[in-house]
Amino acid sequence: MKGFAALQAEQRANAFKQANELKAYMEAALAQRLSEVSGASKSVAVDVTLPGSAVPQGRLHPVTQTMDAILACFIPMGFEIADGPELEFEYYNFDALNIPRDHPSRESFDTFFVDAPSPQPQKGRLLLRSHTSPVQIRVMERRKPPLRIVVPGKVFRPDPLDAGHSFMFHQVEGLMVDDRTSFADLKGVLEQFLAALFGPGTKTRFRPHFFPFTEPSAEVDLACASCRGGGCSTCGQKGWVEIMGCGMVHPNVFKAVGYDANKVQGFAFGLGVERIAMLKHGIKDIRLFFENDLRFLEQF
Ligand code: 2NM
Repeated sequence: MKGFAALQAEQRANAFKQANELKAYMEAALAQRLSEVSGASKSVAVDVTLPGSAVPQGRLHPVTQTMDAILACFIPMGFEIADGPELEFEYYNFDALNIPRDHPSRESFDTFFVDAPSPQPQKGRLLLRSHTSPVQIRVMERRKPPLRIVVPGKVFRPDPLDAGHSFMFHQVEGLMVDDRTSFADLKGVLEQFLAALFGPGTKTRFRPHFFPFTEPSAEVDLACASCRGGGCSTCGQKGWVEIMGCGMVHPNVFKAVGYDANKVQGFAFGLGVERIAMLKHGIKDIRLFFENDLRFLEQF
């Protein structure tokens, strides 16, 4: 209103009149609203027809969901769940698994060694386990057959990062030992598992392979679901995708845990959980699992 002084007399009177009317209107409106919200008037109700605000709901990580689905297949077949340390001794990760100190096969399991003195030097250096098999060794050391266990957990390998490799990923391994256990038992259990996980009518093939801790050994392939065997980018034009490794436990492994290799037989298997989740959901890059981007996670 200070600026009104510059106006001509007639305009000035009009401006003051309008400004005062506006001021009175605003003061009255403010006074009414204040009396309403101060509780003087109880007539202001909550509008129950307004939409509520959504409460965001969490969920399990896709790797956890896949891990749970895998483990659930083995429970009805009598397997128990076992776990053990991620920080391991060289002995459990390698020696007891028939991978001797100076053997070239050890190089296929690149390893993170831990830069700290070993608290039990007779068990070798400390390392981050490169597979969950050391847990199977620890269980066999403590318990006698018959034994049926599945072992889920994190494993660590210093691989260069790309769409298919991460320095940490998850495995599920399994072990069955009894007085008579055959490769047919192994095949039956794994075929039942894969049919439960990927649906009935899932086509598999067992292809000869080498692992130091099993003999004979095999890799298991799944008929490629993307192309139904015709060849595509998921299976590298082969029509099959590698899904897990397995074999009959090597006598040297039984000897290491104090079992009589002439009296017991067993099979073992192992798989990568991220790899299975990628195949199941058509995910092309393993790094998506570890970025915690909600736009990815909310899809599962
Ligand atoms: C695999 C493939 C084949 C395996 C062997 C053992 C043990 F301790 F019994 F010797 N545990 N797991 C095994 C065998 C793991 O993963 C690809």
